[in-house]
Formats: sequence, structure tokens, C-alpha cells
Amino acid sequence: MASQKVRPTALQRFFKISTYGMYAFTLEKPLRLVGRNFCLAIVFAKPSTMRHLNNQRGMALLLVLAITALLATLLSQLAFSTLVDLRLTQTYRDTTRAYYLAKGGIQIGRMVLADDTNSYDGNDEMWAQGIANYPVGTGEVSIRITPLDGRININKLVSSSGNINAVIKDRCLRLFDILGIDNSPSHIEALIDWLDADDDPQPAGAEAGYYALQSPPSYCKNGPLDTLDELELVAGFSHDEVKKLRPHISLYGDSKLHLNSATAEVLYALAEEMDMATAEMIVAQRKTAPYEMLDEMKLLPDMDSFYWAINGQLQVQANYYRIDTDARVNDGRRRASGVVKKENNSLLYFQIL
Ligand SMILES: [Ca+2]
Ligand SMILES: [Ca+2]
Repeated sequence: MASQKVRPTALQRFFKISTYGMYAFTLEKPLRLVGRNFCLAIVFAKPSTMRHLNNQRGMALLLVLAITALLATLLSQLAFSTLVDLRLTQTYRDTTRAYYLAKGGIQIGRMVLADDTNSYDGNDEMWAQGIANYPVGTGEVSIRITPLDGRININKLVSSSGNINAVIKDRCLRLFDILGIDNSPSHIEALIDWLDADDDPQPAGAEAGYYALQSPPSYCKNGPLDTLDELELVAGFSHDEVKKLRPHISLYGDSKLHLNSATAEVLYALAEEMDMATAEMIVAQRKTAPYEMLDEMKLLPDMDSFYWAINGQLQVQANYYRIDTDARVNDGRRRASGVVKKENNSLLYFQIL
């Protein structure tokens, strides 16, 4: 006996028509969401409402409501997308402005240094005051100038002709010891091997053969360091040790150190006659007023023997400076760093961070 076909109820027909109708407009996810919500509303509607839906006018009204909801969803998404694009454009604009502001800050620093022509360099001078949050247009820039000559130039451990500089090596040994860095001789010999052009290792050093056996294998540079970060690649140097060394070493400067910016640890490292108490006394004195002449150190108590041990390794002028800038324009921020040689106002190093 053939089964009798069951005629769908009005609600089932409406459910089917409405769902297909809405899918026919588009397959976009927002519409499907609207369709599902719409149909659920019908399923859970009261009987009296169902009767009302049988009316063609009611059905048309519901379709209009559904389409209106769909359009509202699409418009909302469009508005959000436009807002995101606008925000990205504003951020790019502000970051670009901050980039040029940071770069311009380096030039301002060079101009300030070029104007400094007196016979000493100390913290009571204009360049040392820096500039904090100086307004420029819709943004602001901060500039900090730091002399580097008061730090030990570790690139000078090896001369351009390949010879070890015994004075710099001795300073490094004393500095590493006072900073509590273990195995300082092997650290320094590994650094010498990193710097010199040959492949002959120092007794406790490391040349290409050592680096080739590391995991992963690396190489020995056999040339001067370009950044202090590079020091972490040298055999034996840990991240914490390099961090500890940073305030006391640099890659610039000559053999004479800047008295008005050298740390107490660096002053201690100048000669075996020195002790930390004397080095700290010299540093404390310059906080009152910087040394304008070297022999002002002789005015400190019990300085006679110490003075003659270190005065030949010091000077009151600095020639190499690092300029750091920090620029902000609204939410855009860029920083820059440069190294300047004051003698001829040359830019030796520049990096946008
Ligand atoms: Ca000066
Ligand atoms: Ca080497």
C-alpha cells in the first residue's frame, strides 16, 4: 500500500521558504546567522503569532525586518573595518613623523656638541643636561648625550698591525676582576683571538677551530667588534657578564680616558697602585664640580702617589659621544642612537631602533 504523502503544515512551509529565501540572497555568514535566529524566533513563537504569520502582510514585514537586520550587520562590519584602516593609517603616519623627529634629534645633538669648544668636558655643561620631552609640532623628542671616552675601548686590545696592547689588556684584567667576572684571563684572550686577524689561539683563547665545534657551529670574526652585543658571541662571555661590563667598556676612544665620565671601576683598573676607595673619592669629587684640569685631583686627600700613577692615562676632554633620542608623535614612537666624534663632528655610527 502506497504511503500517503503528508501535507506540510503552514508553519513548516513558512520555515522552509524563509530559510531558502534568505540563503538565496547571499551565503555570507552574517546572513546565515540572521536566518537561523529568525527561524528560531518562529519555532518558539506563541500560537497566536503563528496564526498571524499566515497573513501575507505579516510575512512581508518579517522579511523586511530580516533584511534590515542583515544590512545593519553588514554596515556594522564595514564601519569597523573602516575604523581599523583609519587607525592603522594614523599609526603609520605618527610613526613616520617620530622616525624623522628621532633622526633630527641626532642632528641637534651634533650641533650642541659642535658649540662646545672649551678646554674640558663635564656634567655642568649644556650638552650634559640633555633635552627632555621637547615639543616639536604634534610630538616631542628627548635627547641624551653621553661621553664614551671614560670607558675602556676593548677594540684597542689588538692594534691594526695585530699586536696586543699590553696597557689595555692590563686594564681589562683589573676591570673584569673588580666586576667579579670569573676566568678573566681566558675571557680576554678569547677576545684577543676574536679581534686579531690570525688563526693562532692564545694559550687560553679560542680561534676558528673552537667555534666550528660549537652547536650550532659559528665562526671567529678576526676583526674589531661593531657593537657590544657582538661580545656575547665571543667564547666564554655570557649575557649577564656583557650586561655587567657595558657601563665600563666601549668600542670608541683612544688610550687616554675621560676623567669626568670614567666609572670608579675603570679608574681602579688604570694602575695596580689604585684602590677602590680612592677611585670612588675621585668620582664623588666631580659630582660637586667636574675637573677642569687633571692636577685638581692632587687637592684630594692622600692623592700624591695615586695621582702620579694615573694622571698620564687621563684627560679632562672627551672626543667620542653617544647621542640617544626618543621621539613620540601621538601613539607613534621611534628611538635613534648615534656615535659622534666631536673633533670633526663626524657621525661614526647611526641606528634607528
Ligand atoms: Ca666642554
Ligand atoms: Ca683571530
